[in-house]
Amino acid sequence: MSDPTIKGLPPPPVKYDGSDFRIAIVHARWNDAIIKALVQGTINKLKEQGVKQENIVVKSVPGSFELPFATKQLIEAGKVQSSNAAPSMIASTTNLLSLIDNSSSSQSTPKPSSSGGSSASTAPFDAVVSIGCLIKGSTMHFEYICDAVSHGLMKIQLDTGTPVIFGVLTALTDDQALERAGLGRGEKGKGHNHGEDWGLAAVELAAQNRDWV
Ligand code: DLZ
Repeated sequence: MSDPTIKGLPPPPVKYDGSDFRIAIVHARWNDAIIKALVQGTINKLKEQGVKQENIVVKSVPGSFELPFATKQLIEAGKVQSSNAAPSMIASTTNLLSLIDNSSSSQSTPKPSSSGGSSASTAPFDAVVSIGCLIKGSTMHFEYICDAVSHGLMKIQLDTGTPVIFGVLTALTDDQALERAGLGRGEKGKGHNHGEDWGLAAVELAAQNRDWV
């Protein structure tokens, strides 16, 4: 039987259409099997709501501590990419733009092209899903990183106006994390993949962020 304490997202009040959205996923690589399941769950729900494969940009960073920096850089790079910046401006932002090269992605999607060969959007990102998995150890490391990452991601969405979905599991045990990635073992069943909730939340926030009133 599934653990009744593992809750999922109830359905939204209306069905949102994600076909016009460009969404970024940035994920940590620590706790790899869990991360892969969460990223896949997120992508599945994004696609289910109409987000096109070519408009889902996936980037990885080493650990969760790197998520706020990468999330901020991706948002800024997406804005720069979409603007008709002067050549000197483009030169000075090469470092930012290199972040949206999908070639190193674990879920690589076609790279946006200016030659007309790809239909991938170059619009600013409508939302970013930041995915990590922190599992408590025997030191204070867990507490410091959980605190820094949650505050960092909240600050970024408030500062940039781009929704950031908090896709970070903060688990006390391996089993807690596995259950929340839908990979649980033992009596409690497989649990629920929270990545699916994050995909739904990204499209909901992206839609609302275009039209609040
Ligand atoms: C160092 C570390 C440890 C011990 N545990 C985790 C973890 O459970 N989940 C995670 O995403 N990252 C972990 N890290 C790596 C840090 O997030 C970070 O990558 C390093 O401290 C380098 O900045």
